[in-house]
Amino acid sequence: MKPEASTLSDLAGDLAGTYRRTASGGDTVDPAIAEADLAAVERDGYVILPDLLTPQELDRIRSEVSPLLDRTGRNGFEGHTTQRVYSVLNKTRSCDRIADHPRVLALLDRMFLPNYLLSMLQVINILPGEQRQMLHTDDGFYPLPRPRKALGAATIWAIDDFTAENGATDIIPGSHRLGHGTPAESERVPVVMSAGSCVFFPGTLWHGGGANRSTAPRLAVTAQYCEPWLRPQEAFTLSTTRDTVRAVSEDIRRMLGYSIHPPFIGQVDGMHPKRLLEPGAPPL
Ligand SMILES: O=C(O)CCC(=O)C(=O)O
Repeated sequence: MKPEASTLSDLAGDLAGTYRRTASGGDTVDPAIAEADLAAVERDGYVILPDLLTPQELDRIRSEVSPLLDRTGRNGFEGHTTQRVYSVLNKTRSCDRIADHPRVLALLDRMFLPNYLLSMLQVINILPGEQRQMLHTDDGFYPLPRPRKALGAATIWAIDDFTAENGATDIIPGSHRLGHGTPAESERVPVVMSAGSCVFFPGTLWHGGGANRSTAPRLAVTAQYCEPWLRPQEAFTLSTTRDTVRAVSEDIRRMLGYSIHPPFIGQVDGMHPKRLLEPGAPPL
């Protein structure tokens, strides 16, 4: 007979029951490539992953996202001359590859505990005339002092070419290691990259959207991720319809919260959340 658990670690996996860990798309990436990406992130605070999306994927994103760009930001952070789309997974399938790109998952698999979560998926369209965004970090809202390990990570994907004129994201290289204080504005470096590329950085890196001094919009999609024991920015388990959850990949489903951080975090009525997808489960 199995002995009674005497620590929480002994319980790890119990609630996962029939739905234990699912394979990550990151496993398909050559480990040498993933290790080189990780070394760059640790050294510089970011890595540019070039040309990961095909022209067809970019065209589909542009055509499906454009009709959703119907409002500008409500404050200086969102940007009064910037359009944003939230709850993207409920509105289009065209950005799924951005959320679950294997090259990104291979990095996340190495940086965070299993069953890390999607924290945000958002379209950001910086219009001509927008000023540069305030410098910030993407895990700065978790009240734990720095310097420390990142609690999450972000990707920003260029759907249009990113240039120094059109609002390419500005980063502060090396700023993931900083303790107190905000870096100087003069340290901003624009991430110039071709459409279909992304910049990956830990939640500790200082960055901000660039000023758009060009005559055309700059379209981007950002996906952010966090440790499985943290509260994601977007409450995906509340906002994502059951139909959407069924339509996405297993990687995305797991990152939406259809997974358990052992032994208990993420449970529904004492059970694994994937039970909600079984025949006969109550509708959302
Ligand atoms: O759009 C960008 O380039 C960066 C935006 C950003 O960092 C944010 O809104 O959190």
